[in-house]
Amino acid sequence: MAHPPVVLVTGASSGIGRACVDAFLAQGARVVAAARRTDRLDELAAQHDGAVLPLALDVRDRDAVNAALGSLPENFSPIDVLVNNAGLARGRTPLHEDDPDDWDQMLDTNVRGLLNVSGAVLPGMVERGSGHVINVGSNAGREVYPGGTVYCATKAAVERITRGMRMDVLGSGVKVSEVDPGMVETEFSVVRFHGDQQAADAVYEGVTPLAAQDIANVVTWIAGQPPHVVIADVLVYPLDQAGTGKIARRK
Ligand code: NDP
Ligand code: 8X3
Repeated sequence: MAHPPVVLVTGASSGIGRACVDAFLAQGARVVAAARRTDRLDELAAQHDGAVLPLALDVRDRDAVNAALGSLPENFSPIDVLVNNAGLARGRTPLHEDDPDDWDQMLDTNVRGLLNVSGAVLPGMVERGSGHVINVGSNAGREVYPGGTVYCATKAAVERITRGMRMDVLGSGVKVSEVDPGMVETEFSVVRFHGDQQAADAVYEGVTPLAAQDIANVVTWIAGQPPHVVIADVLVYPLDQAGTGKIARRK
């Protein structure tokens, strides 16, 4: 890998993505920080004196993804590590009560968006014979829970894509990994509940959830393995969780 490595993090404006940016920067990487909320990315870049390239990116827009990632400045390319983190849940109702627009947003972001970004970055990695794609899945991709039907389906798709991608690039020198977080306190639940802070807070009431930094630690650990080692996937729970519906409430 080039030194310092260039890392692209999608969904870098918040939560796990933002924590990944901080963790890679702490290791001396240069980071392309991509998301839609550019005000946050600009602030981040201003704090890091040339080490962060803020990139306005909606991962759902394939043409925009190809244009932005096809014209990165020299000091932020080629991309050595791609963290496919941008994603979201929308709604927690049964399928027959869901707003179909929520399905579209989850499928378009979590599945098509991940494919769009991978499709823009992977060919170069394969050509160079090096690179690492780290997909952020979820425990929700390994199980399903009421009110999470479509979100869980998108994360199950991420798991299938990770496995298939690893097979597709086998022999090229490119690594493909996945981290599946359990409950992490970020803006995830506020987004899921369409801005209802009270509903979001209730998700974490009486438990100690993971912090975004906990997942970033795992991501940098995955990225830091020796050249011949691939961490295929990692499931990370907080101590208070043992499955999607298995939460210990201490209060
Ligand atoms: P946050 O809501 O805090 O962060 C989500 C990030 O995704 C934001 O930076 C947001 O940026 C970005 N994003 C959303 N839609 C798009 C889009 N169309 N294009 C580009 N970026 C987008 O949640 P988390 O940090 O928790 O979520 C990160 C990932 O972790 C997601 O894939 C989520 O599914 C996964 N995950 C989260 C868990 C949790 O409990 N929190 C558990 C398991 C997995 P912006 O709005 O600025 O575009
Ligand atoms: C987020 C975790 O259990 O809320 O992926 O779906 S969960």
